[in-house]
Amino acid sequence: MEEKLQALRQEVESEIGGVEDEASLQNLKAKYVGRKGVLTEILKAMKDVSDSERPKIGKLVNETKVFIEGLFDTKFENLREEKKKRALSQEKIDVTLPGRGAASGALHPLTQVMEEIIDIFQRMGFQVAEGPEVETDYYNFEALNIPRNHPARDMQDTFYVTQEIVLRTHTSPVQIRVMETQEPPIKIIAPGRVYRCDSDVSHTPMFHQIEGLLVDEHITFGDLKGVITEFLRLVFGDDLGVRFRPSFFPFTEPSAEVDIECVICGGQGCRVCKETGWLEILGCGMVDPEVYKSVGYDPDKYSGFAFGMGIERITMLKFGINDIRLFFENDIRFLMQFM
Ligand code: 2U9
Repeated sequence: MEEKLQALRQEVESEIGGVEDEASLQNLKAKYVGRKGVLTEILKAMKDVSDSERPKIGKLVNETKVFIEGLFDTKFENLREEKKKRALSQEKIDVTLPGRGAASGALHPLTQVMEEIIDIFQRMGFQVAEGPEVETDYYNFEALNIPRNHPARDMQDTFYVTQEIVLRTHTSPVQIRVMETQEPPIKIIAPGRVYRCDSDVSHTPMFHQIEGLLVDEHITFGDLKGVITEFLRLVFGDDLGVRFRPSFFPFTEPSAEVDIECVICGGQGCRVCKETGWLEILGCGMVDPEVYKSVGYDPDKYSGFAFGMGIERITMLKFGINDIRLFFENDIRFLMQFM
C-alpha cells in the first residue's frame, strides 16, 4: 500500500506538469480526488485493511490526499497567474492618445436673455415675484379692468380650463396677488410663461414675458420713461433711439407703446422694421385707478407705472432670429449658435 500511494503521488505530479489550462486541470482533479476518483476508491478499500494496520495506512492515505490537493491548488494558482500575465502583456494602453473631450451644455437663448433682463431690473432695485400659470378669471382679467366683452377674453384667444379657470395670458395676475398682500412701496418684476391661442412665425401658444410694477407716492410718467429708456439702452446699446407712442391698455392710463431704433438697419429702414426705422419692443403705462380699487389701494395717495414685454421678441431682435418656432424645436444646430 505504501508503494502504491508513493507511485500515485508521482503519477499525479507528472500528469499535472503537462496540463496547460484550467479546464483540463479541473478534469484531472476529478479523476484523482473527485467523488469517483482514484483516492476515493482507495479510501473505500480501507475496510479490507486489518485492524492493526488501519491507523498507519489511514494516516498515509490522508497525507497523500492533502499532498495531491495541494499540488492541484498550486497548479491552479500558477495557471491563473500565467493567464493574467499574458493578458497584461497584450492589453497595451496608449496614454499619448488625445482624449475624447466632454460635450458642454449651455443656456437656451431665451434663458440667457431672460436672465440678462432680470439682472438689469434687480440692479435697479426691483424684486422678482412669481405666481401660478393656471389662474382664475378674476386675477387674469377682472382685477385688471379687462371688461367682459374684451376680445382677449374670447375662447379664440385664451385657453380656458373651465369657465372660471384659464392659462394666464400675461404675468399681470402676479402683480395683483402681490398688491393684495403688500402695501406700497411695490417694486417688482414678474417673469414667466404665458399662454395664448396663437401660432405663426411670430407667435407660439406658450411664450415668455417679463412685466414690471412700481407703485409708491408721487410716481410719474417721467419715472416710467427714465426706467424704460435706461433698461433698453442697457440691453441694446448706449445711444439707442427710444420713442413712446400713445396707446391703450385696460389696466394702464395713460398707456404707451415703446419703439427702439431698428437694431437691424440702424434706423435707415429695412424689411424687419417695414421701412419705418423703428421696432415696437414693449408696452407700458401708469396703473389705472380701477386696478388700485381691485386691490384696496387708495388711488389718491398712490400712483405707479407698469410695463410688459415678450422675451421671444426681444431675443429674436437681439440675435437676428426670424422664426419664433426655432426656440422650441430643440435643434442642436440652432442652439449651438448661442453658446
Ligand atoms: C398690473 C397693472 C398693469 C402690464 C403691461 C403691457 C403694457 C404690454 C405686452 C407686451 C408684449 C404683452 O408680451 S406682450 O404681448 N404688454 O403692452 N403690459 S402695461 O401692466 C400691468 C400689469 C399688472 C397690476
